[in-house]
Amino acid sequence: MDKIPVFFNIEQLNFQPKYEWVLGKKIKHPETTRRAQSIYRALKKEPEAFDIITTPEIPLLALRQTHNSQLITLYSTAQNIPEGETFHPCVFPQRKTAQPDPNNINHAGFFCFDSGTPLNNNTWTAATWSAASAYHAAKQVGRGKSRVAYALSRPPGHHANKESFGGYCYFNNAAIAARELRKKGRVAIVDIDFHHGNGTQDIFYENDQVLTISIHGNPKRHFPFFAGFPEEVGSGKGKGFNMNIILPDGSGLKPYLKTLKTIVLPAVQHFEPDYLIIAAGFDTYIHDPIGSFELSTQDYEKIGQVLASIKLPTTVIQEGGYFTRDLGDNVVSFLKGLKGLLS
Ligand code: Q9C
Ligand code: ZN
Repeated sequence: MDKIPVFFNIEQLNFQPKYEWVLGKKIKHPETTRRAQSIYRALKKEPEAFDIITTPEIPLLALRQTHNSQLITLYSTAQNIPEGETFHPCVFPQRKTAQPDPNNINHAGFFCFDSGTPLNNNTWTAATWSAASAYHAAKQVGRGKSRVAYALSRPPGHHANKESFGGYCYFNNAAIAARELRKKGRVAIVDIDFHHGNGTQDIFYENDQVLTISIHGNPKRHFPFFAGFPEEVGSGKGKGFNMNIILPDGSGLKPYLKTLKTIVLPAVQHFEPDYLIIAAGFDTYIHDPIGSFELSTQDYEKIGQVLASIKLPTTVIQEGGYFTRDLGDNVVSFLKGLKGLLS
C-alpha cells in the first residue's frame, strides 16, 4: 500500500512566539515549535505509513492570489525587527480614518485583529514555508500523484484573512491550497479545528465554487468571538456555500460523528466537489489547554474514516492543537483514518 506524503520544511521552526496576554496575564505562547516537532516525530516513527517530503519554495504569486500586497509588505517590514525582539500589535485603529503604512511596524495593528499573534524577524520565513507546505500538498493531490496528502503547516492559517492576521495565523494555508486546487476543479473545505475558521470563511464568502464548512465551539464564548454563527451562509453568488456548525462545550465523539454524518457529509456530497481540503486542528482534544471539546486520540481515527468515506482526493492542512505531548499521536491517528483513500 502507498504511503501518505507529508510536506514540511525545517524553516517553519524559525519563528518562536514567546508570550501572549490572556485576561491580563502573561502566558507562554501556545503556538510553539514543539507542536511541529511532536507531529514530525510521531510521523517519522512510522516510515511504512508516511513519506516525509522536504517542502520546496512557494511562488510569491501563490501568496498574492490569497493575500493583498500590504499584508505581505508588513511581514517583510517585520523582518527588520531586531533579533530577539517581538512586536505585539496593540493599537487597532478605527478603520474609517486610518491611513495604514505597511512599511511602519507600528501600524501592524491595522492589519491584525487580535493581540496574541506577534511579529518578529522570523515570522515571514516560518509563515511562508508553512504556506508552502500547504501549497505543495495540494499540488501533489491536484496532479493526481496521491489521493491524500498532509501538510504539517505551522504556524497555522485558518484565522488569517485576505488582508489581516490573527489567532496565531499569518497566511491562510488552507485557502492557498484551495486556490491551487481550483485550477483543476471545485473544492470543499471542512474545518475541524476547535475554532471557527473565520479567515477561510471570509476569503470564500462570495464564492460558489469553494464550499466552506466549519465545526467549532460557540463563538459567544470562544475565539474568534465575532464570527462563526449559523446565520453566516455566504453572500452574493456565494450564498448557501458557507456553513457554520456550533457544538456545545464538552462535546465528545458521539455528537461529533453525528454532525459529520448527518450535516457535513450530505452538504459536501450535494456540492459535488472535485477536491476536499480538511483544515485539521486538534485543539478539540480532551486535554487541550484552549479548546473545550473532549475528543480522544482514538476518536480522530474514526473522524478520519468518516471523512474518507466521501472518497474525494483529500488535502489535510494542519491547524491548531496545543497539548503538545499527544499532538503527534492525534495527527497520526487521524491520518490512519484517511488511509482508505489510498487503496
Ligand atoms: N490562550 C488556532 O487554533 N486566543 N488559533 C486564545 C488562549 C486565540 C487559536 C487565548 C486562539 C487562536 C489556529
Ligand atoms: Zn484552533
